[in-house]
Amino acid sequence: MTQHNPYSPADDPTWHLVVEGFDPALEPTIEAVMALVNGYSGTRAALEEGSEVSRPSTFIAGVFNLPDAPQAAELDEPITELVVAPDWSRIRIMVAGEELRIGHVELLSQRRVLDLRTGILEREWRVCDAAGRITHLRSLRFASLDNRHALFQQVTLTPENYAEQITFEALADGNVANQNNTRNIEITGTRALPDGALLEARTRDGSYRMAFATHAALRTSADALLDGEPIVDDQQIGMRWTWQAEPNKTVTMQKVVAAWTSREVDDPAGAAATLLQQLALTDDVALFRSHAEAWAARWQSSDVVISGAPATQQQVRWALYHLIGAANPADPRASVGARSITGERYRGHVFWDNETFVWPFYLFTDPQTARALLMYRYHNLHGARHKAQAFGYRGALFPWESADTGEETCPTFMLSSGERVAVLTLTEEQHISSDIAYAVVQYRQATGDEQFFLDYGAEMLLEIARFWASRAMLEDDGCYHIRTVIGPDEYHEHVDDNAYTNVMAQWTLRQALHAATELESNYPSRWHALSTQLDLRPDERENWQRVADSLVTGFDEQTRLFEQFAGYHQLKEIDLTGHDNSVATIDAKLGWGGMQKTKVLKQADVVMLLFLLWDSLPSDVFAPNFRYYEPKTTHDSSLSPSFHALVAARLGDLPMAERYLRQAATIDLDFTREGLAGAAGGVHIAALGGIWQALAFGFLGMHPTDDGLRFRPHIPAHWGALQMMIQWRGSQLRVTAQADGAVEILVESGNEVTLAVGDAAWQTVAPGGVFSA
Ligand code: IFM
Repeated sequence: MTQHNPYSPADDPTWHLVVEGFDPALEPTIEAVMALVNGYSGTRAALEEGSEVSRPSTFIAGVFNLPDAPQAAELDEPITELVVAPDWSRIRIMVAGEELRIGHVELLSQRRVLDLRTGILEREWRVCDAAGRITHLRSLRFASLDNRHALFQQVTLTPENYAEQITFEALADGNVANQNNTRNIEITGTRALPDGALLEARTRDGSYRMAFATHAALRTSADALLDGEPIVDDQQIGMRWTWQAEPNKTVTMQKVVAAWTSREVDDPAGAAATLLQQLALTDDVALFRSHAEAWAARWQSSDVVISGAPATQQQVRWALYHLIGAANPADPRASVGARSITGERYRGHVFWDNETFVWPFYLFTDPQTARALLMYRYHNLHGARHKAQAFGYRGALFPWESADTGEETCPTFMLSSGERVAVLTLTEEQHISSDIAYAVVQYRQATGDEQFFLDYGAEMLLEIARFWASRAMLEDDGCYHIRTVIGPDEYHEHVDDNAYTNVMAQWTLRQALHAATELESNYPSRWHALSTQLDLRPDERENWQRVADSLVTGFDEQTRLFEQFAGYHQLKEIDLTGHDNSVATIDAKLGWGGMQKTKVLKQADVVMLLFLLWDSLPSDVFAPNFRYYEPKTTHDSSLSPSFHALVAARLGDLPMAERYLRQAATIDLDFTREGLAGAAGGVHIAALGGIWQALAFGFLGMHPTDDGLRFRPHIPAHWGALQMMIQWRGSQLRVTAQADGAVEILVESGNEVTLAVGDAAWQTVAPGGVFSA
């Protein structure tokens, strides 16, 4: 490595997230929103030198540990959790024996900038010690998107007004724990390497091994290398330099880190040492360039431009930064947890948040990632079969919470005032299986990847349909019912015939029947193999048809309303005026039991259904249902506002759509919001995926269909235009919709594409061609 300054930030503020100063209360949130993410690792933006409130956590996607005892007071049993890995960017600086750490020294100024365009976190700060010595520091960190196992850090130090001895340590620190103080890893060895040092660890349950190799150098501004001594301690590795500093003489430390785990290779230590050797020889400019180019390529196919609304533009780019960084197209065995790889809330577990909220972003901007995430579910089909069987059903019931093994990881009980309270989402929130089936069908439609469907998708779809057919019960009224569930609105438990659950189950059964017929006639040998493997006989398909045809949906032909679940209309109305979920969620006011007696909703439920099945529902159901359920919804879940923005936009209610979009965008970015709204436990990645969907499917009005892509845009006048990059069946589209309704679509590359706007007829457009309407 040689010393250069490879990095120059973008001028445009819509590509930045900037935080000035230091407020200990906000630090946990800032660490999450400014986290460095590359789909493989997530590093919270904690101060490198640490502070009383800093939690310098790095997570590696898919690396979980099951502690041997309950790791939190509210837990009745230990629960698998995403592991905090070694802190690769730790520094320790002593000036005349005084540690440069907030608390020991006074912070004069601080500015942190996350460059969304290049995924680089820059920090500049000045500190003053008790003797009046002022030190000016700058740091820069990134987790390479080009080589996801490579991490980079640079720290520049300038003594402003003193000559003293300085000691600088650049470390990878294995002495880490999760927030609940559980040490989920143990260090199994440290040793010197020709170019640096190596730290090896394993998760305490023995499931994974990991290795971090570091190489660091310190140079003067004249590019002279300072001699340092390697640090190879029990828990830490790194380098230490001590020198006599002079006023205004700047030194720069550069560190590269290679991280591998046994999830990817049998010998993570060997892989880390080999990569470190390459990194140590790589010019930092080249390292930066390949990283920046990888980000540029992702932005090229995912950027959204709202030029007339800079604040929204910046919030959207921040959301896209986190979406791009949440998943790894090369990893088919990890998925996106509820807080991505930026925090510990929900212990890194994967919910329906992924398929229904986050995943469509990848489907339409980076289908390889979408495929990898579906493969995660395919590889975990055994866990879904196991859960169905354990509950007395057939087929595949995917876990409500999933981690690395595919088995259910939702706690069975929680402890509340010493009492064991069953966690009903585990047993009752079953719509997740249909949500995964929906993604399988969407993937096939949007990519035309028939091979995936034949090899994996069809099997998932059939197994999910089989589950629903065994789950629904024929009753005396001659109808099938699905009793005792929780729908997306988790404020009502043990409900019967939740419209979302039933209609999505019905949809899944019909899709599976369609797929079976198609496979049978178009791919007979695959059908033979699959139906034999699954022991799927014709009478079972006939039963699926009966269940689909006679499953109650809660739809009232007269009012055009879906009743959210049986008996919902009889519940008590509640006026939500003044409800502010950043202060408290509504259950705090009504009590859990009280809430069940009211119509109050936690999050979009029927409203989600409207969106998902928009093109197969009658057009006169959207407005009545939205107007009925929207005023009853608290949005106490972060998943809710973006889909209200989406549906409001589709209905042409732009003031409401914008209001909900703003609400979704500030869940994490309004740092003063506490509690549920705060991002301290990690960014609300589902809300961020929802923002992209609100823009694509709501404002831009994109309707993916088997025939092609149709757009029905509704663009706020002050936005001027909305431009989005969309991938569709191997083609890259640049879609621009104006506030006056005009649409222009450039087919940048790929194949011929079938497009339409409004109710107009389909048109085909060749690559390089422009479609205007
Ligand atoms: O999956 C969600 C659920 O819909 C609402 N509670 C939080 C979960 C994780 O984000």
